[in-house]
Amino acid sequence: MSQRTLVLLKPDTVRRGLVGEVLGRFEAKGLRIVAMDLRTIDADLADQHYAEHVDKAFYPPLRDFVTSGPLVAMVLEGDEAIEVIRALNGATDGRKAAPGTIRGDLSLSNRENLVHGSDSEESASREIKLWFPDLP
Ligand code: RTP
Ligand code: MG
Repeated sequence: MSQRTLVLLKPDTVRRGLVGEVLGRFEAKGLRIVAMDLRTIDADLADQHYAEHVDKAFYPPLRDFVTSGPLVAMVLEGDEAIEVIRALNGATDGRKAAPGTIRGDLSLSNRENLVHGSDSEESASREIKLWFPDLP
């Protein structure tokens, strides 16, 4: 079943010059770009995006990180895109993520882990509306 999902190439991806490397993996897999935007977000959008995490101890440094510079937000589409992208991204902690995944190959951090992908159909729908309210 074709799905849409929200993907973020977080500020570490942009700072490290890895946008092409990471986006290339999604494109090579066959996922289609439906919307894409480079932007620096404020704390309000960070809080809404990470609503499930705002009360957790790790959140303040996470908020500082995601607002620290430009990121690339995009909507990708394809068969089972939500699960496929979570698998390509790998486990949250780059030190534990499997080799072959984006985080496993390119990140050594639990916070600066390069990518975000929506974790369910409900999250994807909420996040796409939040980041791209005008997308038909
Ligand atoms: P994301 O939402 O960014 O795609 O990552 P995820 O689903 O793999 O992980 P999630 O549990 O949703 O956590 C969101 C982000 O919070 C940071 N984090 N830090 N214990 C910690 O210090 C901790 N746990 C999570 C990570 O940056 C993670 O991507
Ligand atoms: Mg998550």
